[in-house]
Amino acid sequence: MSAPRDRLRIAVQKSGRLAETSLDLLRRAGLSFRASRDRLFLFGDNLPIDVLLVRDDDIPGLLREGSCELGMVGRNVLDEQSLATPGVVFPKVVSTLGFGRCHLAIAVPQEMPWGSPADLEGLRIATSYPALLAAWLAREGVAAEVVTLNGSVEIAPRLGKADVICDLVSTGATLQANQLREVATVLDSEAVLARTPRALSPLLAELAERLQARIDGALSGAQVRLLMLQAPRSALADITRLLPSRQAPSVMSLDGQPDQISVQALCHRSLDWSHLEALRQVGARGLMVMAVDQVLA
Ligand code: PRT
Ligand code: ZN
Repeated sequence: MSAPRDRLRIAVQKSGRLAETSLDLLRRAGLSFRASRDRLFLFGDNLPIDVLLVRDDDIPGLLREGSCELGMVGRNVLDEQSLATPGVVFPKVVSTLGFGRCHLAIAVPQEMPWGSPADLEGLRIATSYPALLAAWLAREGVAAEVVTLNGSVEIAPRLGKADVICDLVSTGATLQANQLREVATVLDSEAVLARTPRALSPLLAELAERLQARIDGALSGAQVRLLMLQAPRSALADITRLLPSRQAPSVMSLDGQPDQISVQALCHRSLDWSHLEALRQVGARGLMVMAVDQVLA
């Protein structure tokens, strides 16, 4: 048996739609890396955390077998593999990451009439997600033939390989270019942070929790802004009512002016000019809004 590892491993996509944003998020979580010569590994410089660069389809398996502790992968890939191998304990989603958004959709030729999923009865549906599609068809009570393809699903109807398709859609441009129209959603997806189902050593568990908290902090930083202002103390109730914030603001008296206050509040990122104008109307002045990089709750 090999010695237990003392460095945490996180798997991310090597190249593709999730690759850049995944690494960027790890950098925002405070990690810095050095690339290995074979470009399969990034060695963590400042924490004992290394990055494994792999195909996205390999990430659920690596987590399951414990070759890495954390991974960033599309929910579509994770759910497909979990459904395809029932009875196996699968990685747990610990955070949703807000990028790689897309949905798995049924799309039919433009001219095909559509009323409900029952219209798929007896048809051939091409997809790279046979388990997700089969589960959806079963939920809808529809018997259809699932044709599994590894790529170029959108051209299957034109090639006569299938009648309709079930594929990932983000902008819809691919469907349009292939004279297909979307009629039903099978799954909404985005990139998620998943964790191995295996028990971790205290050291790796502590590192995993630390990295999860930092990733959550980097993500929530993007969701908030820091607002600072000054005002007469008498305006505090009006100001608090107007803030797009769920937390009570921090309030300090101005030096030598007990009837004047300085207010700091973490606000939702929807904070905009109209909020600032409304705050000024009730007496606030010197309003400043700042971006927030990191939040540790
Ligand atoms: O090489 P590797 O196996 O790692 O990569 P891959 O080719 O399998 O995956 P990649 O990089 O294409 O996608 C990785 C993940 O990105 C997917 O598993 C999804 O979670 C997510 N994602 C988000 C998408 C899309 N949006 C997307 N639009 N994955 C694929 N597409 C494809 C879709 O299949 C279709 O062909 O883009 C086309 C449709 O895009 P629109 O914009 O024309 O609608
Ligand atoms: Zn893939």
